[in-house]
Amino acid sequence: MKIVYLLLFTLLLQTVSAQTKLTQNINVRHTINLDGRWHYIIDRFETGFRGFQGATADEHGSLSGFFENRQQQQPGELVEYDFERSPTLVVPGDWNSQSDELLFYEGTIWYQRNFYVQPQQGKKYILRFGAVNYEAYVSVNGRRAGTHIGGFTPFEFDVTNLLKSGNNSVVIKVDNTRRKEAVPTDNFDWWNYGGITRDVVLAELPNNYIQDYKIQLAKGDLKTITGYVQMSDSAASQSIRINIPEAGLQTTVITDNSGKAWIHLPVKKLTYWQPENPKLYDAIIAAATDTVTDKIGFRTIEVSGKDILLNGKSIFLRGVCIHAEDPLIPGRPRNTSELQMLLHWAKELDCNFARLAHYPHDENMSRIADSIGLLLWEEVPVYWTIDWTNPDTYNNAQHQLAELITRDKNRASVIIWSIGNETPNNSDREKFMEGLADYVHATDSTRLVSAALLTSGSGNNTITVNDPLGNKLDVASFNEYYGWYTKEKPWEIGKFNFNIGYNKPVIISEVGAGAFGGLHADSTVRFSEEYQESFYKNQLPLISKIDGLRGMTPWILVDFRSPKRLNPTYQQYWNRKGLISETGQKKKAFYVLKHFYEEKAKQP
Ligand code: GCB
Repeated sequence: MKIVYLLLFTLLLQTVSAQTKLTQNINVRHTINLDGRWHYIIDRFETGFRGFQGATADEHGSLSGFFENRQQQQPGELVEYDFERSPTLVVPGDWNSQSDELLFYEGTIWYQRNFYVQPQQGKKYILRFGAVNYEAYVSVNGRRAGTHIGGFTPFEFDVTNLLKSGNNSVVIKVDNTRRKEAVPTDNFDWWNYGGITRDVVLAELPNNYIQDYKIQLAKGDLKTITGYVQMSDSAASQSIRINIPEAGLQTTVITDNSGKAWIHLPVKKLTYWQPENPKLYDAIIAAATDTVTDKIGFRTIEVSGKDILLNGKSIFLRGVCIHAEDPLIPGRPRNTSELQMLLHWAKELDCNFARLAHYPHDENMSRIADSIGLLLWEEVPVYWTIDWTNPDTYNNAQHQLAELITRDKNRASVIIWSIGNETPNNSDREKFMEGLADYVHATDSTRLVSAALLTSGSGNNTITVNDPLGNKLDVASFNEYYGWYTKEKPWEIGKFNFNIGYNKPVIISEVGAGAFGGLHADSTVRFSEEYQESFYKNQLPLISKIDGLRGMTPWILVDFRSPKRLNPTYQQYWNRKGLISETGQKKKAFYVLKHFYEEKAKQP
């Protein structure tokens, strides 16, 4: 019996790791961009979903239903769908913000587009989606390419054997139905934007290509760069050259019999990456058949007692939470300028840090953060009450973490992996979350692990945090809304003190209050800008009392849409806790926090 379990477990691990095979830095390769207008069909009743489950993944079986891009062949033939005469949606982009009838839509939408390619002999073709929310079933020329679960991480399929010379068709069934056992589960405080929300590319690669690499300073060691290069071909004794010309560093590494070569590169002199000077170096990785260049920053991040050390020096994280939403559309950001707008707003607040809540954001966020000097907290959507005892749910959560870490592990800006948000403390959840914490620690020792915890009460005017999960984390982070969700009003919260049960640095991962941008009134009036301003004026001295406070990310930079915010006067399906309104106007509280951060930045 035990052996059967072991076998099943090994099989499961293999499937999970097979799926996390992502080509590192694919966007700098020779790619055909498949963004643009895709035809779509709304299919609430799953009418077109046939053939996928029966077709094996390896054989790329032929599919029926809407996976075939069928046209009427003879007069009189009955074909009840037609992609080429169907309307179009812009990719990348959520569907909700592109048509009134799709604003609240949850279910299946089929996407299709043609593309032209002339596949070359001896090349590999990888079809890659930046993110599709939530479930994706992909076919190329009516044959199975693969499936993916999880709305915020990239995935790719080797489609070399599916392409033909000339016109090709790709069809993807996208389903954003909320489900109890999913990650996130069926209840969350943001818009369930569906669709192909990030870029789609077809990459042409050499047959044996540089599939993955990690090049970072070793944990707590400013003098050694470590990491690895993984070739797509698992042959041993392949020689790979790593060159960082500006730092005068180079080495040659040799693959083992899994096609992987380990890097250990002593450093003499480097300009370390930091928010005030986000120095990036060109790193060139060259194998016999393939070369890739990346821009990489070098920094260490560690905790020491209750302190956080960046490059060995104490740092206070002046942050803010950000949702992946451009309020001006409104909807998911569709290009890098929109991402830049969000991060530059954070810079304007005088932030050196941002929490990308509550799920992986576009990979260009960490690229931009690398280049403008912002540290990042990245997170997976293990949010509120997940189906803790369901092994598929656990694997799904761990898999999303694996994809995120695989994607962003070379970004100096990313210093914290967050394994979840406000997960209520009980033993099933503890097992689940401890599993994730152990997984991240084992996968990436060069960053910190955290989660946004809940407080456990405020008896005797003492806000207590004693969640056992805190013991597993490198940084004790928690959310608190005293003065908003409590009977105490902002001007009454000065009476509180904190009791935080860990000898660790503390980050307040959320604190905030709502304001309807442009509503001015007395500071006792809920949803006025003055109420929010008073909330911040009272919160900042309160949380400054925390021994070991090493950072904060107030909730939230910009108003965002949420189907749970139903007040018809002030909310109208918007969560109004933004420091910036949905029209891009800065509210009064923005300046309170900005002033606080400017003063903080002056302190050593
Ligand atoms: C929280 C959640 C966040 C919500 C926020 C709120 O604690 O973590 O997702 O949007 O509170 O506005 O209530």
